[in-house]
Amino acid sequence: MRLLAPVAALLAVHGASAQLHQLAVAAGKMYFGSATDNGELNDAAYVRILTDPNEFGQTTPGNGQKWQYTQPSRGSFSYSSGDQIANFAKTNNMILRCHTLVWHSQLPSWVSSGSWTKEQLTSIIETHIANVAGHYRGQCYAWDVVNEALNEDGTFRTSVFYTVLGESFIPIAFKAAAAADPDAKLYYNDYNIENTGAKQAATLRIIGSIKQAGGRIDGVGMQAHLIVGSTPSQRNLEAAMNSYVAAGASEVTYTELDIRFSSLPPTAAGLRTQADDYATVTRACLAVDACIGITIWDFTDKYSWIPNTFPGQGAALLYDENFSKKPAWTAVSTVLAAAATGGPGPSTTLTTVTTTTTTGAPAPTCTAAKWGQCGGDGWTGCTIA
Ligand code: 9MR
Repeated sequence: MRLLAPVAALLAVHGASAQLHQLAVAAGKMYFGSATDNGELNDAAYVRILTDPNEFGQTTPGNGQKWQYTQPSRGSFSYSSGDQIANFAKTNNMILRCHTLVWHSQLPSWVSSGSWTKEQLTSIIETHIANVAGHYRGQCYAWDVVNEALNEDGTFRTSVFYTVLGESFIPIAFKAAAAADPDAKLYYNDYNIENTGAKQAATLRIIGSIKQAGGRIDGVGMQAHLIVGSTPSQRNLEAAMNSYVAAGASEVTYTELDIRFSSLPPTAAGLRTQADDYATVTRACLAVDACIGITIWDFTDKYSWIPNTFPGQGAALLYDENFSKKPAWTAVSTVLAAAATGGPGPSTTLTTVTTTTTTGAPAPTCTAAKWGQCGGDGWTGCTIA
């Protein structure tokens, strides 16, 4: 762990400009972090911010540990992309969340297009996890063992894993991960499970089925790819987290937080709403002891995944494309600072609260341009890959 300057002293000098990880730790959380990716590590201005020990204390590889990169062809393992981020985390004393072992997306076609028996696919999952989680053994604070297994209505997503093995692929994966890296916290990770509803209820059933099968699950990762103005209420965010804890998860965390604009450029009022939405998520995490921290899915709009997947949308992160801090950064740091210094409690409103809770719209019968994922709470576009 890093030695952080005493926060009270820092706040006295800098007011709300004390930094995110430092404030999160002072507020009792484990980290405030940012995902990163290999290409971005060549950008010196970017790296300067990401490696500021007071700003970010945790990172997650955005791509490099996925099946597509780690076992692109059967029996041929490659760790160069993942290792670059793992080594970066080690060099900079950052907690590493590892992402991800079993996911329907970025899955090489030798897996997704094979016609497997149950025994064959079980062995493929076990071999993949033994190798990849074994390679990173001791380096990962946590693994996202299974990612995005659920549809919006709480049924299981169609994938080679579900088609061949039914829901048993989930306990199979968790048992393999526990064997490969006994000290890593094992997470189920998904989007649109930040709010209460069908998908959150299905996540509770996943926790139960892993435990019933004699497996270990430690945490639920809520990706939190949200939309400005449609962020769930603090009450609902807390209710979802508390439900996971009640079902037996010992910790929860926001793993991929970003809050995007549906149309660009953002207005000044829009940036204030985005700031309120980020403040709401931060307060929710502060209010739930089991919420160990927050990871944003990269920190600058320069490297956000969103414009590539949702053309015309974006500006979802805390820093703009030129590395200037946005109002949302100030909102998060102010909420954390209040908690760190015993100031106004987590339910205090920072600015005008403009969050709304949306009800799930029926799934459209169309095909998403890319990836078929992460529409966000309130998204009414395509979700089918
Ligand atoms: O950030 C990742 C982006 O670079 C990739 O193109 C994309 C492919 O699916 O995956 C992104 O990360 C995803 C994460 O692994 C799982 N949750 C949704 C994220 C955004 O798509």
